[in-house]
Amino acid sequence: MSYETILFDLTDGVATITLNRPDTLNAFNDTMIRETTHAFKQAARNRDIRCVVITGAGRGFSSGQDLADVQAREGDFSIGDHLRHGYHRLIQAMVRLEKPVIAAVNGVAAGAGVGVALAADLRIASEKASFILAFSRVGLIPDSGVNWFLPRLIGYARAYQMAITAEKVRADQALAWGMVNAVVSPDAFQDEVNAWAQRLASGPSLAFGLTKRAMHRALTQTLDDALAYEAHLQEIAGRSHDYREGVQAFLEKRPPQFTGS
Ligand code: T3D
Repeated sequence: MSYETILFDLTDGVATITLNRPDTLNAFNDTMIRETTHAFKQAARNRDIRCVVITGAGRGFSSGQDLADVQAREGDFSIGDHLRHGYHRLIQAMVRLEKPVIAAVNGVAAGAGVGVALAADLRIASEKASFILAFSRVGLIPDSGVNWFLPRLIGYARAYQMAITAEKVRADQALAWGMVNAVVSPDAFQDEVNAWAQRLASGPSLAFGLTKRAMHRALTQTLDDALAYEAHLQEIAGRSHDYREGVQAFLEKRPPQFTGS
């Protein structure tokens, strides 16, 4: 499938989705929301893909909703429907994908662009990256899952502060707050992202996917329910090739050859 607004590359088990509207700092128009969602759904179907990286072309990660498109809307436009039929499907496709997703945040992320970065499992930020909850600058509340993800990651007070001030949070601050996993110099950024992605793509992918499911489920579960669900999922992981291989490799004092099955 060829896309108009994103680039899609698959190399050595790593799918890279590049948001590709650099003139707008990769603002989301309807096509880009739809195509990015499609790419994540393809990643779920394709067994050759064991890790997904999402990044931005040019100097931005994503500036969020395309405001020129907003200006061009006609009639009684429902933002609620736009979210339900657009961004929600994208965020859900990312979270439901049982493979690790890395947001390689190369530059500024604003508005829904922050939501997309937060829906990834790991965030690796360039020193040039920044995060702006720009929603309140245009009189909106955070959306695209930001209200769910951000207080869980950095706590309510910091998340609310980001929402109401709409001030830029730089990469080093984001790291100190626990919003990103690593900050890397621009020169080393691509190599570092590739190293993380390759490591994940050659890991026990089934276990990585089940871990994602278990942790997301646990966020809204009681301890008893979480323990029960862990046992259920460990039953699955425990019957995998990768578990047998991992144990055998340990006993033979050699690196494991995981296949993701
Ligand atoms: O209605 C709904 O559907 C609800 C959904 C809402 C979700 C949301 O995401 S709401 C929030 C929308 N996003 C914003 O409000 C951010 C707008 N952008 C900015 O505030 C700034 O561009 C940045 C802080 C992100 C970066 O600033 P800076 O100075 O580095 O770059 P710039 O010069 O402002 O932008 C560069 C170009 O990108 C510029 O175009 P030009 O002048 O070179 O032709 C600018 O107009 C364009 N651009 C940046 N952001 C957007 C955009 N064009 C369309 N939509 C954008 N969001």
